[in-house]
Amino acid sequence: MMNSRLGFVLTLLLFYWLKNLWAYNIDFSLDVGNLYQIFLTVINPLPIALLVLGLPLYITNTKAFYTVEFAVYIILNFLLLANVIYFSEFTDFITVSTMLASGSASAGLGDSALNLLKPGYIIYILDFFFLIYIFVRKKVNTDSRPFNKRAAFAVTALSGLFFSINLFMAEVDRPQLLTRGFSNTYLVRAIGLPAFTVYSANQTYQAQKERSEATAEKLAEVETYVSDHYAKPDAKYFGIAKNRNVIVIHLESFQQFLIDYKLNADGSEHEVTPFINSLYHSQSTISFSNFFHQVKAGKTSDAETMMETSLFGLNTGSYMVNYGGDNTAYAAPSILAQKDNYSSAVFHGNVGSFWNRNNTYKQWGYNYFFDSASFSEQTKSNSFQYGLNDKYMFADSITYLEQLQQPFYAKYITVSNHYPYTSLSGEADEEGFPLADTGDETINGYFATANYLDASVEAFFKYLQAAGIYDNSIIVLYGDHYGISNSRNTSLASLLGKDPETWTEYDNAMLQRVPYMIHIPGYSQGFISDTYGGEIDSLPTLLHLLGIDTSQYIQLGQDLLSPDNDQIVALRTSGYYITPEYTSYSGRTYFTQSGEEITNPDEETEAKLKEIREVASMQLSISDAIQTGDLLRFYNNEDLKPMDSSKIAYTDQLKQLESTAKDLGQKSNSIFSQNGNKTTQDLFQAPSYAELHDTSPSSSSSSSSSAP
Ligand code: GP9
Ligand code: MN
Repeated sequence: MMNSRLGFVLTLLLFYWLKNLWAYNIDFSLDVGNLYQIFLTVINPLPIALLVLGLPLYITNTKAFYTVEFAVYIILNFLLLANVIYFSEFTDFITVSTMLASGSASAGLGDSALNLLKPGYIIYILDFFFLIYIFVRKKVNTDSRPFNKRAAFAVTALSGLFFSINLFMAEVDRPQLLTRGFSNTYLVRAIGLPAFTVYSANQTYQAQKERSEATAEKLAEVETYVSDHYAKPDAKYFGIAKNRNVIVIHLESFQQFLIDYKLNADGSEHEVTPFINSLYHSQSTISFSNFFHQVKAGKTSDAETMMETSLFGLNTGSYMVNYGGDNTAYAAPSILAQKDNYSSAVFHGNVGSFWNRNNTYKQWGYNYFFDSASFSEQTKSNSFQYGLNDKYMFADSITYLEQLQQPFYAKYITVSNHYPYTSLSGEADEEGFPLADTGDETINGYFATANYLDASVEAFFKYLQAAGIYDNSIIVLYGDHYGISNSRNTSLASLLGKDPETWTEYDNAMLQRVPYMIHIPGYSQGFISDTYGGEIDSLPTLLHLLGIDTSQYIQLGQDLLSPDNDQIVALRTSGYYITPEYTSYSGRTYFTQSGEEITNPDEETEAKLKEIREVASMQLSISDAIQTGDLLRFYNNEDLKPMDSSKIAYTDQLKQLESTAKDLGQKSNSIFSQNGNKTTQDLFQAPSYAELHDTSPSSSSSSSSSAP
């Protein structure tokens, strides 16, 4: 077979395919969930490989054909092996932007990439020995007959067809896969390594193009906008939490309607989130009742971007995925490190590459990022597709949290309350909270997982108190975005005491509220503010409470506690906004207070609406200009420097923490050091719902059932 040109091409394709399958199963972890995805991984290395290996078939000259064919094969294999090595270190695939930024990538790889080689990798070059052998020993003949051009074209066309089928199947498995691009793992799982590399080359090309067209003058325009838009802090709140630890708890998919909600089920009422409710009403909490999420396709990543950089997510795709790893940024961790010497860390039970967090967090100045690799091994009973369940994540985080030098800025991204709201199905003792009884299973499970999240947060608070962290900290809690999508809201309506028949876009808009609370232990003048705002406003609000002047920073939100706040909430879809007076959503306009639709506005109303629309769309387009042009690279501030992300590596993190403490000696003020170099791990206790409510007969006797 190898004596013909086509046979040779197909043999190389076969070798390459087998090695891909090997890599998928042995060296990568693709998180394959079902048979359909397995099938996708089996076929996806083929189309692009056939395409590129088939291209030399157009070449007439024998020597040229074999040389080019080999070259293509070497490149394909080099890419595969490089990804295998990279994956073993970073649990991620190599994007083209990483290749281009080889300096920082190799810095991340440590002194020598050679150390990363493992004997098992020999499998990836075995075929080369074989090929060299058969050609040198003339076991096969080179085929001097040029391949028929039409037949060559047929090969190209066939690979194109295969690729289209692959893409279509991938899209069925994960709608909007390419536009959202949420995880490199998902992409490779769906379209294979070669296609992923082409995809990422295109992303990088687009980003670079816009970046190279942007100039420093553009930033000057932005600066004018920002200073006109600046809302100065209210002296009453400025600095009331100065120098305290900041603990941010990202409440996954948590909507405002859950606050104080009681689910009617099994013949009685069940308060869904009693602990978070108590925080909401606490005298030590500044809470907001009209705080809206402003995310689009980047969902969680959009929320994180807004909360920590006070810039929006993108109109299409995710900022963190497309720009997060490259753009100059001035995010909360970096500002706090420079102004008040904070250390910083993120805790999250999913793999670090999801939403490109592993790269973005470096640009944001996070010293540490503890992802699933830092925590207990995931099993069927303690995790689900988005990672380790929250109680385990909180429990496992303590080993690292207690090592952070204070003051610290620590962010916890919870995950159990994520669609499809079945994360607890493996955990029998958590099934105590009843399911709702609507025709929609997603809605039915939402309350039980929210209850679990509530209990996880409560357990964590109890730990903070027991470990002596609480009094010197402030805790910020926010819901990242809706948990129940608009298409399901009519099924939710009856649980909210509404009639699904009369459900409107106004009702959808109002459900985009999420909690935002700043809990300040010891503070006794807490209240619930009804100021209208959104995620974009969080960073300046927080920084002012911490006593940091933001007047010179490029932040697009406004302090929610400032009397100068405009209260115009721009949603990411153009033309969508919410103010205390008007709501514009899905092409319709309403009075926010009454919900009455405005179909024929008079001239005066028309003018007001137009003005609001302009303010909202200006805020979005300024954000787009900053992000797509990477304008913050031109920003100049004596007191605030861009991050040098090459100094940050998320490897051997416990060692890094311990050696910092050692260097500081007596001066180390981590919880661990303050506790006489003893761990506080055992102070974390997370009883299950069943144990708390004594709903299972074994609950009081078995302490082993408590998670974790
Ligand atoms: C995954 C998690 C989910 O790591 O943050 O993101 P989402 O699907 O909500 O955008
Ligand atoms: Mn989310």
